[in-house]
Amino acid sequence: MEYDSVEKINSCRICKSSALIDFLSFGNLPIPNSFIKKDELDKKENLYPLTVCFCNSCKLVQLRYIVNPQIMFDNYLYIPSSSQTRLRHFKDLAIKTKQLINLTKPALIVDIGSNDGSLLNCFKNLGFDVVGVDPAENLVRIAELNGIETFLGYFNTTIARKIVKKNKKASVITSTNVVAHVANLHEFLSGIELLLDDNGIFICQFPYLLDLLEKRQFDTIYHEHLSYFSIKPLQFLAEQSKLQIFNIERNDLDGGSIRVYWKKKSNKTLEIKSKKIALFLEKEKKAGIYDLQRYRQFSQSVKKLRDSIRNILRDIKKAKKKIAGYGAAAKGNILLNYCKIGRETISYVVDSTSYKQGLFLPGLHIPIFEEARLYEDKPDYVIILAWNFAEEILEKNKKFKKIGGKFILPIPDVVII
Ligand code: DWN
Repeated sequence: MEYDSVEKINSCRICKSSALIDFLSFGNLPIPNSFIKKDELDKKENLYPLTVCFCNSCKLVQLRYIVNPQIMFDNYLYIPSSSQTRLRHFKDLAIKTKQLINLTKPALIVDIGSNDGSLLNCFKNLGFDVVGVDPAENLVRIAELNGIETFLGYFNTTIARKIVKKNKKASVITSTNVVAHVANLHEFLSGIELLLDDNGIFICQFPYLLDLLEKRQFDTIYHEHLSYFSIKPLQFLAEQSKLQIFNIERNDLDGGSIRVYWKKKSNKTLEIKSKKIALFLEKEKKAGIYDLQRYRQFSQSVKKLRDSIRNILRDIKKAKKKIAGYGAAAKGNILLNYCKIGRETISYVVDSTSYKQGLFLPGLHIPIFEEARLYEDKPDYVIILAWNFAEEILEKNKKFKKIGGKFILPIPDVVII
């Protein structure tokens, strides 16, 4: 374990309170997107503590140990374009945003954590000027090749000023599945405030804590995700900034996400959906997510789910059946590593991402092949590790069931279909 690349926090990243209470520890696990090359299988892997805690003051759920982001994001293998569901979701977001504030060309759209430029491409196709920001050198190269101007780095006030100087202020700033990865949220919002036009909007989206708890999505807890947001702590964060939340939407991407709309406090042109926001807070309170007890319950239910996943896979192996995995997803690596399920149980994983094929899962060293392998090898069962795309995967693989194959869905309960 490389302690110098891990920082233990003793105060909440939103309210600075020291009232942080650990409620679930996964032990020391490999970074879930640190896939292994064949010739590196003998190399010692760095493991990092994965423990999640609850701030008893502002109620933010967050990681206790923070891994140096450069280890996780400077070279990044996750790309949104590996899923049609996500690409369709991006296209819908671009169209809805255009309608929402009656965007006129050539408004500037900035996407933070723009990855390979998939979302910005949707805005570009609608005729807008676009700029991306991403720390992954390998992805910025791809985005630039796709004609998407991208600033290399971790978004902050310095990058915000550079964009304004080189381009102009943004009418819209988007950030999907990024804000939960950010350690210094205050600096991040100060950058947003600098970059955003006075009448502009900031739209961020991430998995919703309420869904995570209700659907026992323990495998979305991993080193990349520093925060697990609910509305109450986000409101507290907004109060400390020059921005305010004016609308919130819930959607079913990634097992259940929230899309949060922010504007400058000085912008009086946009109506604040106060009733809607109050309903979210009421629902959260009713779900008990402002009380530590709810997290003790969650922790117990996760351990039960882990045991039932292990038991079902063990029984299938006892019956001399072959099991493969579907989707070399970060969440899948957490699930298998936490459940201590290795190559003795899962023969291989298939994945549509060309960058991941030929590599091995971190920690478990399970090989990754292209999806067609399922039809060459014909395993008896396939556990869908990318369960957030189960609909797309099942639709795409009807043939596998026709030839007698069975799918296993591990979350929110283990079911065989
Ligand atoms: O927040 C994050 C989410 C957005 O993406 C990042 N921290 C990291 C990453 O998490 P993930 O790896 O769990 O993401 P996905 O998009 O849920 O991973 C799905 C995996 O499944 C990809 O590797 C692609 C693969 N896949 C496939 O092989 N065939 C997906 C589909 C839909 C398919 O048909």
